[in-house]
Amino acid sequence: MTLAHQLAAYTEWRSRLSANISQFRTWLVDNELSDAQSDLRLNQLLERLREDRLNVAFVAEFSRGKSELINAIFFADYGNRILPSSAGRTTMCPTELLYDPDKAPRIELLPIQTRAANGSVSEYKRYPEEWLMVPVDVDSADVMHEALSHVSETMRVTPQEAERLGFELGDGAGSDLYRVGTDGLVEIPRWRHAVINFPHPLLKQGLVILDTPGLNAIGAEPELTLSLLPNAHAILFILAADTGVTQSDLNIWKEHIGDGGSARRGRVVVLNKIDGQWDELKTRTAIDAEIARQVTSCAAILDLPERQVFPVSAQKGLVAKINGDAALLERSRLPILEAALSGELIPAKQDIVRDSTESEFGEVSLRVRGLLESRLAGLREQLGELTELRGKNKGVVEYMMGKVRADKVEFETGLQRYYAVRSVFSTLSNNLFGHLGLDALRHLTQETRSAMVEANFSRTLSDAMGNFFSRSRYALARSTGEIGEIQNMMDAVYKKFTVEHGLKLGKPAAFSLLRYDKELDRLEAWCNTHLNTMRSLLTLDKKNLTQKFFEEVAVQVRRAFERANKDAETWLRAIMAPMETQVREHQIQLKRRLESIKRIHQATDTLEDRIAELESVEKDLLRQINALEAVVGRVRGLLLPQQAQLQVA
Ligand SMILES: Nc1nc2c(ncn2[C@@H]2O[C@H](COP(=O)(O)OP(=O)(O)OP(=O)(O)O)[C@@H](O)[C@H]2O)c(=O)[nH]1
Ligand SMILES: [Mg+2]
Repeated sequence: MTLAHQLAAYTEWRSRLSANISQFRTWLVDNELSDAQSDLRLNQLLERLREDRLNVAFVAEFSRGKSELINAIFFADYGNRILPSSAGRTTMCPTELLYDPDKAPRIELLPIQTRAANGSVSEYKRYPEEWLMVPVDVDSADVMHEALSHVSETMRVTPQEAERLGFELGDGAGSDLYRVGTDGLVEIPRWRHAVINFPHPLLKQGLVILDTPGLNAIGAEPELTLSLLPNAHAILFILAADTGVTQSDLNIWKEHIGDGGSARRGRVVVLNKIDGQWDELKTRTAIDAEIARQVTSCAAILDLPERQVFPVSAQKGLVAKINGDAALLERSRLPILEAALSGELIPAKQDIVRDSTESEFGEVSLRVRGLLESRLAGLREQLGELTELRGKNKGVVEYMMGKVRADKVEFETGLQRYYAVRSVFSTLSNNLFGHLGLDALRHLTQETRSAMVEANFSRTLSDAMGNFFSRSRYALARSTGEIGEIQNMMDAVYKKFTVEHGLKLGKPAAFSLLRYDKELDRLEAWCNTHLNTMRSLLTLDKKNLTQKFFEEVAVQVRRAFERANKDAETWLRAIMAPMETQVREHQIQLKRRLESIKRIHQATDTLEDRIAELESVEKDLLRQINALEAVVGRVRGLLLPQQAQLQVA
């Protein structure tokens, strides 16, 4: 199956899932089973499914053919090169290709000067006025190509300006990227980041392609390392057959892709430019053997199984697609890479979506189920009581009435405990948000920032950074303590209400901040590696660079805390809501039981009518439970691994 087919099948699966979840939501509303909380969660779930994106990043040293490969895999239909690809450094800034239907097709370019300020690229994305917007005509390949050539633009600035913008200048020896020319100026990229918004069929389905410039540019933009690459669902690492694995290829591999071990899914290595081996004086077999040898050697150096290295010719693949030359296309081996890519990419992405949908949807549906079941249980109890009253005299009816009244009084005493729990619960929740709060983190960030500005030695810089992490971690640890306390309390309360009043509560949902601890580990490990490489005495630009890195790290930590806060809020609601629903439900049932018996007490002849009435309510309830099973079953069916196998309609 080609990438396009598989993506189409995935999109189809996703929209079926959305449709079924929507149906479930409508069903809840129609049956008056919906509450603000469930509705909110289902809405968020649907929103996420709608916005769901698939990120593929292309990473390599410059001139390995990243842009050419993107052209060949995704844009051959245009009949020409869309992304600029040429010898030497071509793509000068990270370039995202995506489609957002709310915006006109255009190229958005963030000036490199923004690097002098502390804001990260994603922060700048919130301020469109900072970007240069170039509208594009998507119907003309020439116009597109012309517009996209902006990503190759450079400019010449003074060395001071270059350093201020965070470019490390070389001394002219070796292969330093940024060097002072004879005119006393340094050539640097004109743009910091480019976003290309255009309605390609694959991009419309949520695919986001990230084209990156070579090594030094990756290193200089911490956001790439810390967030864009780790969040990509697939990374294609490209080598060129004519250069083999060079030291700088290896550095990129180790620093940005190879980490995390082979457990990481969606890592694909491409050995490009195999057409360089197509020597007319050699037999096909000899050429293939030569290519196979190169694959073996690349795999060995990168410490990967050979099947993860794909030899291709991007350029011949592009030409073959444009000219409709099937033989050449096969020889370019591009189709094999495409098949592997779709095989890796989409199932990995689907797993993530499936897991998160399952847990969200599961909780809401279980809660509704619990509600219906407790209604049914209450109803059956009432029916039982009334059936027993058949043929009994007024005295017995009075006795029954007394019994229900006693139940009601007992429950109301229980309610006092429930109110007490609610007040403790809100105190504990406040404590939790006190530790996890963003205000404290903002304060800590500011403190660290000023400590770094005043720092004169690497040592002081590392200490400031270390302190930042240990205090963030401490905040998480304190929060975990509060979570444990809330959990214990709710555990006890759930049990009490289940045993004493027959509420159907199950077990309170569990919650842990472990993933945020892990996120801090990851960021700190990255910081340490980075600081170690700058161990030597501080020069001004190194200090500036370190501060910039810190700003990005601080943004990432803040984001982790924001997510932790959101998760905690959701959890607190999820743990309290079933209690609230069931308590309310139980109160209503007790009232109904009492009223029912009261009426019978007043006129015993209504007993049979009342029983008949309740039996019909029972039937309705059973029908509702069946209907719920059906709606939930459809969503569950889509979430089963074997059912979720993608099939093209
Ligand atoms: N022979 C051959 N040349 C290729 C192939 N793929 C790319 N090239 C050439 O290699 C050069 C670099 O290609 P680009 O696509 O610009 O490489 P890149 O990795 O995007 O490079 P930067 O944007 O500078 O980071 C261009 O001249 C391409 O024509 C291929 O499969 N075979
Ligand atoms: Mg390029």
